[in-house]
Amino acid sequence: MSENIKRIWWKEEVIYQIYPKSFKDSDGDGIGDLPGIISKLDYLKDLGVDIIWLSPIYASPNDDNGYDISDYRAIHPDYGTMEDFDRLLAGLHARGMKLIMDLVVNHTSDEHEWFEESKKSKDNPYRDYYIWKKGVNGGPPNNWKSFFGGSAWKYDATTDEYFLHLFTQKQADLNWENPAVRENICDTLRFWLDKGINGFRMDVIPLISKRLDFASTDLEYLNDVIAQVYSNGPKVHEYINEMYEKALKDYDIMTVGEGPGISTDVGLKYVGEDRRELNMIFHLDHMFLGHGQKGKFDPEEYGWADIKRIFKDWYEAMEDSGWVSIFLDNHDFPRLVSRFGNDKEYRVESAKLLSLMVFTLRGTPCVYQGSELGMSNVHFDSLEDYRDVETLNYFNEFSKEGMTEEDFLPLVHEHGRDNVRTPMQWDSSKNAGFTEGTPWIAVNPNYKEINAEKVLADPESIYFWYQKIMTYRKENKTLVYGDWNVVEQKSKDIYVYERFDEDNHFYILLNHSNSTQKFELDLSTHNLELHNIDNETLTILQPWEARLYKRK
Ligand code: TEU
Repeated sequence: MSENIKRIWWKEEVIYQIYPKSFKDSDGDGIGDLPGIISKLDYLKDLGVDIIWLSPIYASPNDDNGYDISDYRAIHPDYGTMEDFDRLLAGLHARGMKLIMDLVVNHTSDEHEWFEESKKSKDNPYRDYYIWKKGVNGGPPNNWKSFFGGSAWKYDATTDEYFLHLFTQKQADLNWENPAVRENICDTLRFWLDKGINGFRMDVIPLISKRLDFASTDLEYLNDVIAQVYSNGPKVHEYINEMYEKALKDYDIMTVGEGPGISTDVGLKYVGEDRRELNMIFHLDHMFLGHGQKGKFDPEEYGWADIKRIFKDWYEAMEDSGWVSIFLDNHDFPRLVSRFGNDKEYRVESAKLLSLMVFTLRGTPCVYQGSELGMSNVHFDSLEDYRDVETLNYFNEFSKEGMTEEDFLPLVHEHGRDNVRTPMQWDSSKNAGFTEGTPWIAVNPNYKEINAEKVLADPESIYFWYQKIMTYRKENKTLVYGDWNVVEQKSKDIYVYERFDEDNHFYILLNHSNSTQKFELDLSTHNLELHNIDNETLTILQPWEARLYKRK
């Protein structure tokens, strides 16, 4: 019951993810930077978000836009200097806001000095910082595939061995079996925590413990390989607990683990209050929906029944001891209004409906930059306009099997990560006010219709809806800690649930379809408090109509 749940700031506050490369450019090089973010702190404060999750800003060759780190303690010059970082952190703290950094420690860049040393020779002191294996029958050590297509092993002639890279060939997996690796990572945690940051988002943390037999797998679906071969390895909890005991526990911070492969049956092992590991999880079950045998560009059908099942399963799995973040997009997935809503006839209504869901399910809400504007997917006409290494790697793989660019582009339009990496749309000026220069990736052509300047001038905009429901959630802690229960309905196109504790009771009604839907619910004891469409009838929901009622 909700009265057993421990009350703490990182359950009540709202996370806002900034993808720094695309947020705001201050010096005209076409790349977002820290001074650019600093110039928008009042915008973020006014929106009402609390905790900024900053995607990586460390030194990196940017093979995977910073998720390939070459120096954990240096700021990439494209983003600015350590002094700029200190100004950003001070600016957030001065506004009562917080900053969590993106910790990417499953792998480093192959340009990290550790790897530069490791590849020199088999007896180099850094050799065992990474995972090197001899080939088999003239090929890789096993049949493991990268998340981004192709083999997960790269041959290095210098020492006639292969190294493991579960992501790109320039992202070499660290060997967490090595105590020196773990000690270096704990020192890195302390370096940033001593600067005053408020926590970490831990990139692919379930992957850090490898199954040491490195056996080939006969699993066919990438999602199954991620969950059963790459994730939740034999020492993953030992390693996360070591980070907790040697660094994290000494600070009043929050940690959120990005959890590819974390299923409901193991979730509590990562975030149970007695586990001394992480505070919460970004589970990816709903985000990996539709990823077919070869991953996201090999799509399969799914629907709202799957989404609702997953949210119910995770609510039950967390009980009163665990915690999750609730999100519907981030820098790896399409824009939420395009994927789960209707970004054509009902873009505003569906964006508001989806955000009400994010803010009223039980968990810490996480908003991705631009969702508050209703930014939608982009449809570039040529692969030359795309930048994401995952997209380009998969096209390279699929084109070997005969797929053409013409066949692949629609898959990118629907599933590609660049959908959420086009520049933040600030206004209707050139490049949407993102840069005075040439942006590293083109702006979505719809920026004249969808931008911050426009929504700030419209009291009925998505921005002010976000502002309103964030305030409402903070004023009604039952929406944070209260129990949750689905209220079954005949129509499968509506999602009705309640949130309640000994003090309050709420109904949330969501019509996630393009047609009107009847519902059965006695609302005589409740007041309508929030609604995205003005025409309340007590039996019908309009397309993409969302309502929240509170008991009188
Ligand atoms: O993402 C891990 C992950 O699961 C991604 O591979 C993502 O879900 C994928 O695009 C789904 O097909 C983390 C980061 O969020 C991502 O940006 C990095 O590319 C990746 O790890 C490697 O660091």
